[in-house]
Amino acid sequence: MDQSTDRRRLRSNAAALGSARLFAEAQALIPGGVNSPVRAFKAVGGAPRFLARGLGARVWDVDGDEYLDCVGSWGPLILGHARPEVIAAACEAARRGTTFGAPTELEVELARAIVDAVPSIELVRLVNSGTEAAMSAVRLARAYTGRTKVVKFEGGYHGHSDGLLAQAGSGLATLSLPGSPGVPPSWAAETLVVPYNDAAVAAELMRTRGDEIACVLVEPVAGNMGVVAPADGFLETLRQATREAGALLVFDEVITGFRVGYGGAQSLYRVQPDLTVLGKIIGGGFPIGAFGGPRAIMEMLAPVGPVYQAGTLSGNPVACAAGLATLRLLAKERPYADLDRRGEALAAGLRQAAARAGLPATVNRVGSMLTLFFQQGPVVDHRTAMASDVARYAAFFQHMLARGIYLPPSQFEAVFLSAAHGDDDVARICEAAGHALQAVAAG
Ligand code: KE4
Repeated sequence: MDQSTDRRRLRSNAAALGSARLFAEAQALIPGGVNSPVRAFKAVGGAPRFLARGLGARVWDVDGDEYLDCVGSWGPLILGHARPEVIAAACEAARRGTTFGAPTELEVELARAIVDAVPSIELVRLVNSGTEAAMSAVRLARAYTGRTKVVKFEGGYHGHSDGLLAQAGSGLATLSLPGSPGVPPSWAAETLVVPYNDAAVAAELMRTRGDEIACVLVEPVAGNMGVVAPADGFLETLRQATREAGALLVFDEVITGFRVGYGGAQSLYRVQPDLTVLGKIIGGGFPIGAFGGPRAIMEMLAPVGPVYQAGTLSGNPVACAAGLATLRLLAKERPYADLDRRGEALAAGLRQAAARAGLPATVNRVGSMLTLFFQQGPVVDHRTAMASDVARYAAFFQHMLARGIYLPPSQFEAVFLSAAHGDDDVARICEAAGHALQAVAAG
């Protein structure tokens, strides 16, 4: 056993005590003890670590155990935890009042930064979560086109609004089924689900049923089945097929917006959607979402147009201050080349470690978001992603946690590196993975 685990393993038991105690208390007060299901560690086992503090690339749990953070709150923290300039901006805004329910200058400045950065956005509406942004974008697309059907992709996640919690039915693009109890079948039936990266199926659907379809909603880089990059031509095909059918193309860039480049995936892949959904990074760690597009579409929204959408805390000045500080730092520092280089170093290190351990593994990566799938691969869509060995992932997760590396507690999520992760941090993650994968292989 490498020395790094002795102390931690002892501490990790101790650490579990603190987290386990809190988890027990939490479960008596909050469903499943968490406010979002993936945090409960159900896919990897054990009690979730209750985190107490974060700084840069690191987090500490309630017992003071330190971890290199590879989750980054599921994407928002591209600059790392508690970046001083972001904290200062949020504190300064909060000292002037946390919310007014009235327009403020900060939301104008954040809107300007988004419009300047994202090519397809002329007007943007700020909301409070990615779920709210995606839900609202779909309502707007339905109003603009006068159609009701929405196309989404297997393995795509766009928040938990009823209509978007739909899963593929028996056949491709046939009657979708509710993705959760509580979603009326009639609502799920308005959503057509097709395989990600299958341009032919999507194009055929648009040819045959395009006149029913309000929009095609897609993660331009999938992050919710694990990371899956768009196949060559996939996004271009969706763009052409939606245009020909008179349907809107909606890019869900909640993860990829300002993550895979300052202009998001639409700039990286040079495909312009009609509407863009944003979240995470644009709030700098505070609750936020946004959706935007051409004036002709966006001005259908109240109070200009008839499409109703609203929110008490939409455009919240503290969230806008943190988001604006984040975007301004990204614009000034342009960390993307470093993020890409370190992302590739991590991917290569994980591939080498898996090969040394004799474990079938494939790593998908776009910039600083990546997933190690426990299977030979390739992983190109939901069906192939689901063939991964989730038990091995769970074992890998626990071995890495014991070595002070905090990975996403699910095979089907993304590792996120931040600008605060240095070369030495990447090397440490790779070194820990070498030991962890040997331990997984040894069973
Ligand atoms: P929120 O409502 O969680 O802010 O955003 C929903 C959403 C929309 N679109 C995409 C592409 C997303 O990835 C998300 C949320 N992402 C998940 C993690 N994959 C959030 C983590 C969680 O649910 O706790």
